[in-house]
Amino acid sequence: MVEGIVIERAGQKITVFVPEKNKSYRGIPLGKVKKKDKVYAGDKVKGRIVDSESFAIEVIEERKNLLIRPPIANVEKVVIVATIQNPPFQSFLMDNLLVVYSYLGLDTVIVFNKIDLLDEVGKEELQRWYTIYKNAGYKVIKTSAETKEGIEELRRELLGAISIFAGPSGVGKSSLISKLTGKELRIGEVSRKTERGKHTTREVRLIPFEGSFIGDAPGFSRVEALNFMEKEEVRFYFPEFLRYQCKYSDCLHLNEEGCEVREALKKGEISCERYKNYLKMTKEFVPWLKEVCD
Ligand SMILES: Nc1nc2c(ncn2[C@@H]2O[C@H](COP(=O)(O)OP(=O)(O)OP(=O)(O)O)[C@@H](O)[C@H]2O)c(=O)[nH]1
Ligand SMILES: [Mg+2]
Ligand SMILES: [Zn+2]
Repeated sequence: MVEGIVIERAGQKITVFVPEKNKSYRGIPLGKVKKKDKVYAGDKVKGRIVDSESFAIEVIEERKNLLIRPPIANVEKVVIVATIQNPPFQSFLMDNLLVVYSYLGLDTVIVFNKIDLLDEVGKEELQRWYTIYKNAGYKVIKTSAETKEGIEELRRELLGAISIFAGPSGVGKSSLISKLTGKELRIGEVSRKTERGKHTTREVRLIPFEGSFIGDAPGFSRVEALNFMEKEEVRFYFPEFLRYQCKYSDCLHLNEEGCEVREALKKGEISCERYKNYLKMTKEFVPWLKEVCD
């Protein structure tokens, strides 16, 4: 049997890429596969090349994981793309995405794109957020799909892993993937009026990239950590909180006695922006917030 990977799943249409032939085929799931399992982009499959256009899928290998939005299997890394301006940065969305993907066991990389468009205020904002996420322990890359700044650094980050690009509409996910892979993708405008993208990318597809794959998917504007996990679990996915040992191991870093996270916040070792998003995410409140953070 020949090995392949499903790179596109759109309705009934399945596309299988066969690395051995460096070629894509129309995938036809055989009876036993069809009954047992749905086929997703990212699925590793085995089967036979029937003719120059068709690949009969006989086996779907066990999935390492399956994302729902976008529906892709076996993803290892998520590049979360954001912009500071055009459209404006949404740190709450960013922090929810970081928490959720980390909960799902995926590696995350933050990309601030469109740095060529920033005015003076924007440049300062970028530096501020860059430092916040760096200090929290994330990998952060500044890019421009326009001038290609940072593209090489991003390319190195993607080698050898199935990666997907996530983030709101209009931040330049498809533009970055086009620059990286040389493949033309549908690219949209950011509306002047709403300052939002228009959800130009509609389907999910993986693009072969230096021996691995990059997934382009539609942007999204809402993800909530509490749809994935219990309130008490969110704290495990703020890497900067894990550096501190509170008096009680089940400390939620709210009003507990001996909370070292609160001390770190007071000392400026943990950013107020991140902590405020933690509160918002868990729908909690602390009476001392204004005193410490304003
Ligand atoms: N100046 C500048 N414009 C960019 C950059 N990256 C993307 N754009 C523009 O931003 C707009 C949106 O880009 P897309 O690549 O379609 O954004 P997307 O994130 O794929 O959006 P959806 O598919 O809707 O989720 C297009 O007009 C791009 O040309 C950049 O680095 N600099
Ligand atoms: Mg797109
Ligand atoms: Zn604590």
